[in-house]
Amino acid sequence: MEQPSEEKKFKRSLVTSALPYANGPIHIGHLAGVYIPADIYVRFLRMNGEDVIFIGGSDEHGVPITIKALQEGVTPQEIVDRYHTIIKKSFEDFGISFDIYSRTSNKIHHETASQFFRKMYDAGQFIEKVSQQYYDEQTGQFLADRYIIGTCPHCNYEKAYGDQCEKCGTSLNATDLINPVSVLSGNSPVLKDTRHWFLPLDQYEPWLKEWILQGHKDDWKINVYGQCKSWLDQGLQPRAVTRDLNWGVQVPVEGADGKVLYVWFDAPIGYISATRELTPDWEKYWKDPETRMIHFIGKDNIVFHCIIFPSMLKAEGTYILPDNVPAFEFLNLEGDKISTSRNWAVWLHEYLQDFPGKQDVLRYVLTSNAPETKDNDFTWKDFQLKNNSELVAILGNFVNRTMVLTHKFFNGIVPEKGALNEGDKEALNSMSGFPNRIATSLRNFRFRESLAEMMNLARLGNKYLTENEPWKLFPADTERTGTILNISLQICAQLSIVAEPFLPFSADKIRKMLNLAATDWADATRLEWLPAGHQLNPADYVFEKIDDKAIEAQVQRLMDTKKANEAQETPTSPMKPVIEYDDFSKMDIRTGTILEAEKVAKTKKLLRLKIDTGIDVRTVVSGIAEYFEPADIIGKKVSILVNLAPKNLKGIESQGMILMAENPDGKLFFVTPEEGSENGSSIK
Ligand code: B3M
Ligand code: ZN
Repeated sequence: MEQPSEEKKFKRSLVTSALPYANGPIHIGHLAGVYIPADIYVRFLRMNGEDVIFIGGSDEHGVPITIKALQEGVTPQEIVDRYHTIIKKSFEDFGISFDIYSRTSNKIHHETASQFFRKMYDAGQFIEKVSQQYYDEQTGQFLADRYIIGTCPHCNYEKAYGDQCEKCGTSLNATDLINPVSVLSGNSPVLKDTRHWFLPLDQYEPWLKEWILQGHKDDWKINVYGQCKSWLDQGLQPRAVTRDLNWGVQVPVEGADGKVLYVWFDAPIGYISATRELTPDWEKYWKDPETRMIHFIGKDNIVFHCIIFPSMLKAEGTYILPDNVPAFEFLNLEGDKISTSRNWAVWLHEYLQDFPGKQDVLRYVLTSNAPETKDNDFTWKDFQLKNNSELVAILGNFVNRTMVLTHKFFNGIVPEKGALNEGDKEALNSMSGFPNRIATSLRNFRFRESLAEMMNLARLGNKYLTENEPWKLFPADTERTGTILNISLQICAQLSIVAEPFLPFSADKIRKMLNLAATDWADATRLEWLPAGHQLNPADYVFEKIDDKAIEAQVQRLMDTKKANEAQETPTSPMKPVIEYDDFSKMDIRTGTILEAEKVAKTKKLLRLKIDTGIDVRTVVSGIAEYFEPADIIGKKVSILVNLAPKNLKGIESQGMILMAENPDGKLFFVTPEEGSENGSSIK
């Protein structure tokens, strides 16, 4: 990836970022691995006056959505409406500057995806095949993708999905799973015939090999190229692009009722639909070979964007292919994998509640720690450190000192530059090198490096100011003071330009203080931004320190989450086979009160209880003696199964059974009805 793509002379860029599933809010992992780098890149291109559009949207189809709806007992539509709104707002709040943020439940998307499929179908580009798929007999449903879980044959993870193991990342077929279980009923599914359409990826293999392995060996990232190569080396198989589900884009074929497009078939087409929604001139972005298409994604989406979607585009025949797919690795949180289900995440909307106005701090930390070439870790301590010792102590401090001194000595008017000494010339010379270095890193998707260079420019300014100590020269040497502040102000101005892609809110704030309108990258190599006599606005702080208390609160929250998760992870016994209501209704369970309790002689476990059941007073022998002192439980309200056949225990006839809750560790608790329920009330 050393070859700068600008040499290829494209006319325009189409930048897409993965469409997040609208089944939950957005966390720092999403931001770090996809949206921040994409946004930095796009802002940079725009500042260069290039024709670029930035496409985003919510992925609102597929099993991730329907499962979430099932868990919450609401419709899939309610789920996607709720999360699309939250996600869209988070992106706006963090300055992710999409030209459009759309959604795949839109009509235009259904039409676009449907037409795309139909064109391929009519051209005979699918294989129609009846195959066996898992089916849940109890609910009468086929079990697509995440509706089925089981043990991964590669890493033995017990909760692998029917399409992928999230532990080892392997892409699976449901029939690969060991001990498959239906998520709907907990039952083992059966195999049943069903008809589907398959994309014959094997037929695209020779072309893909040439396009990727030969064509993109040097300009795609090593991790992306490597994953593609390993897929291609293993050999590609036909892949089903339809599913038995009722949520998604209907398969536009006669007799395909109850079948929808596989979410990974329709979602990437969402990039096309969103562009159509954005502009009537959409075809120039998708069909002109002089457009350069870039997909920003996480590493788990590589196969879909580098192999499957390009094969679809190639098959359709009228579209361009991606020029680059700068996929990122994963971001961990405090040493653990980010997980929505375990709530191990920093959610963007929550971050903003705790750190209002500090979007740029998170943008900065996530970029400087971006999982560009390997998985990386976010820690709150590091967040604090980067804020306090880089943003505040270097960038903020330099801008603030320069502004305050200019106001103090020159009433906020840019002073004249006098004769330059060697140090001044060196500072100006070194300043002039930054914009091009940053640009080269950005064009090659090296975001960490480009951010570090931006901070080095602030370091240069800070060092220049500190070494020249203008505050000691005024008023004795006004001219020299003026020269130093003039140069410092030019560095501030350049900073406000080159920081814009990374820290848009702060860069804007600095430009406002400087009373500077320019935002063109082309200007960035100038050495004279602010002419002598230019009036500045009042000085203000750009960043503020974050104290230990704020950080401890975040760490504490994560520790609480960890504890709650550990408690949950103690194994509970698995669910018993499903029963009918009739089985349940045969049981007569009542509320009662323990009137007497005593140990049964010569036993360790048994207590003889006398219980008022509301119907009668009866004797029950219960195996709870190890957990309760008889004296402590007299008067206790309990639940009792009264129609259990009597049983003789150690010579005593036990007439029923009291219900107890048992913790995973074996500890027992009474199932006590709420205050106010009378003895003899039936429990249903
Ligand atoms: N929604 C998967 C994901 O969020 C999927 C991306 C679609 S991009 C076209 O990782
Ligand atoms: Zn696995």
